[in-house]
Amino acid sequence: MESSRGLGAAASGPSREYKLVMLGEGGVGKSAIIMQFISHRFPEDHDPTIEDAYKTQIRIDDEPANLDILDTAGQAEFTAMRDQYMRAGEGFIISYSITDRRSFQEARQFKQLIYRVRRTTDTPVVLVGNKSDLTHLRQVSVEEGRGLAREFQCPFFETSAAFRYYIDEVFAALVRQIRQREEEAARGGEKKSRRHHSFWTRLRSPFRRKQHSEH
Ligand SMILES: Nc1nc2c(ncn2[C@@H]2O[C@H](COP(=O)(O)OP(=O)(O)OP(=O)(O)O)[C@@H](O)[C@H]2O)c(=O)[nH]1
Ligand SMILES: [Mg+2]
Repeated sequence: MESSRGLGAAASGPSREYKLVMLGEGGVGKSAIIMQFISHRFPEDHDPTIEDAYKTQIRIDDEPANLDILDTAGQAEFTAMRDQYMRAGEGFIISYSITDRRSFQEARQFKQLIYRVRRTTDTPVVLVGNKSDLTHLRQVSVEEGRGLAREFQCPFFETSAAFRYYIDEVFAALVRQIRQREEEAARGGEKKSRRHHSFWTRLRSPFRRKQHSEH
């Protein structure tokens, strides 16, 4: 029998599903990060995403976690679904490229968008500065990244999808954030909102379109 630590396990059985959303400007490496995480492969080419969904099962802190990861479009013309997945997601990775200052500025916009849609500052987020291998092209310092994460009050990692640096850490940190909040809510005796779940049900299809679990 799996540990039933935390509300998540108690509420949804041992294989709790976590709905994660990958956000960030076009070309920062969102798809590459997910592909490295799930299949240990690095796509050399930039194939702009419209919307893709991936599933994988991992263990984090000795508890199983089924991850539903939504890979979103960085490009503005593909953003019609944005409000819906902003509401429905449980945890968000906000990514930028350390080689692209504009993508770093956009990270703040994504945080504000999450706030505008969800009306709470207490949404699980991890900030990611990707392409850390491209040191000669760096435009955003580690300190600036850390500073923004302090502002967001969230974990921060500089990753390289190319070299698979800190990729697992990002997803583990995000799931921990979600679990932490659930444990706090359970301790506080707060009732879980049903609204997000029913909304999610209507939205399930984009997450089901592509299913991978090729560990
Ligand atoms: N050197 C290096 N290149 C990377 C890294 N991550 C991604 N890239 C490259 O950057 C380009 C864009 O990567 P994608 O993963 O397609 O970017 P994306 O954020 O998904 O882009 P959209 O889907 O258009 O929003 C590709 O050519 C990748 O090979 C990295 O960590 N290091
Ligand atoms: Mg992509």
